[in-house]
Amino acid sequence: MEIKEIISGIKLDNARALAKGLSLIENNPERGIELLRNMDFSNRAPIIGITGAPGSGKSTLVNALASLWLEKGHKVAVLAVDPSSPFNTGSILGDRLRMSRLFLNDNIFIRSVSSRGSLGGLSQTMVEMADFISATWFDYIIIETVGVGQSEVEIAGLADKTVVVTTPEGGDSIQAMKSGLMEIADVFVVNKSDLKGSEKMVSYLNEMAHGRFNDREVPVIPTIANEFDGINELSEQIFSMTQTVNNGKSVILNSRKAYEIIAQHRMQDVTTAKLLEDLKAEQNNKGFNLYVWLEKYIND
Ligand SMILES: Nc1nc2c(ncn2[C@@H]2O[C@H](COP(=O)(O)OP(=O)(O)OP(=O)(O)O)[C@@H](O)[C@H]2O)c(=O)[nH]1
Ligand SMILES: [Mg+2]
Repeated sequence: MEIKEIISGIKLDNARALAKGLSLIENNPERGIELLRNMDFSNRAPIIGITGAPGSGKSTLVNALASLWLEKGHKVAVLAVDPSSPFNTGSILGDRLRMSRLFLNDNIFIRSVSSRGSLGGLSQTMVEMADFISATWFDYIIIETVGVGQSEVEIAGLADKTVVVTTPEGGDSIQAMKSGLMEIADVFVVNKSDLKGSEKMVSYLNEMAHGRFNDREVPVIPTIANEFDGINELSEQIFSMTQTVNNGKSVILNSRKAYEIIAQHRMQDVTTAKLLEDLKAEQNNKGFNLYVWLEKYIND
C-alpha cells in the first residue's frame, strides 16, 4: 500500500490503512517519517499515559477506562508497551486475555509494542506510532508502560497527560521514589483501594502534591479497578484535563522528538536548546506538522 493510499484510507477510517501505516513506521523508519509528514495533525487525539509499578493494576485500569469510554461512544486505541525485561512476559499474556473482550469492537484498537532497542524504555518507533494514531479517527489513545527506571519520565514526554498508578502497598517505595514522579503526574491513582492503607496513601500523595515543589493541582483518585470503583471519577478527570490539549502541548517533548529524528540523520549543529527555541516560535502555527518542520535541520 502506498503512502497516498494509507492517507486516503485513514480519511475513510479504514482499519487496514491504520495497520499498514503502523507496520510502515515499525519496519521502515524513513518511509514512516514520510507518512507522518503527510498526516494532518490539526485535530489530534490526546495521548494518555498510564504508568506505575509492575502489578499495580495498570492493565485492569486501562481495561475499565476503555470499556467505559466505548460505552460513551468514544473510539479508543491502546498501546501496551511490552517491556523486554523477562519478569513481565507472563503478565502481558494475562493482559491480552483480560482485554480480549474489547478486541471484538471496531471502535477499539489494541496493540502490544516491544520496547526493544530503546535506550530508556520507550522507543522512537513507539512515539511515532502514537503520533500516527493520534492523527486518525480515534478519540483517545492510552499508553500503558511499566514504571521502571527511565520509562515514567519518557511516558510523560510522549503523553499529553500522565496518570501515575500507585497502590497502598507501595507506601514505602513511593517515599523512596525520585521526585521525578511528582513532576510527571497529572493525576495520581491509588489503585487497590480495597486494601489496607489506602486512605493513608491518598493523604500522603495529597500532601506531596501540594508540597512546595509543585504548584499544580494534581488530583489523587482512589480506585478498585477490578470492581470498576472510581473509574468514573478518573474518566471525568481525564476528560476535563484533555479539553485543552492542542497541537503539540509540550515544546520540550517536541524538541526531544525532533532531536531524536534529526539524530538518526546526519547532524548539523543542532541542539535540543536550539530546537526548543525554534519550536516555541513556531509550533502553535496553524497546521504545524513536526515532521515537516524538522526537515530543514536535516542535511542529506
Ligand atoms: N485487590 C485488588 N486487586 C487488583 C485491583 N486492580 C487490579 N488488581 C489485580 O492486580 C493484579 C495485577 O493487575 P494488572 O492490571 O495486570 O497490573 P499491571 O500494573 O498492568 O501489571 P504489569 O503490566 O505486569 O506491570 C491482577 O491480579 C489484578 O486482578 C484492585 O483494585 N484491587
Ligand atoms: Mg499490565
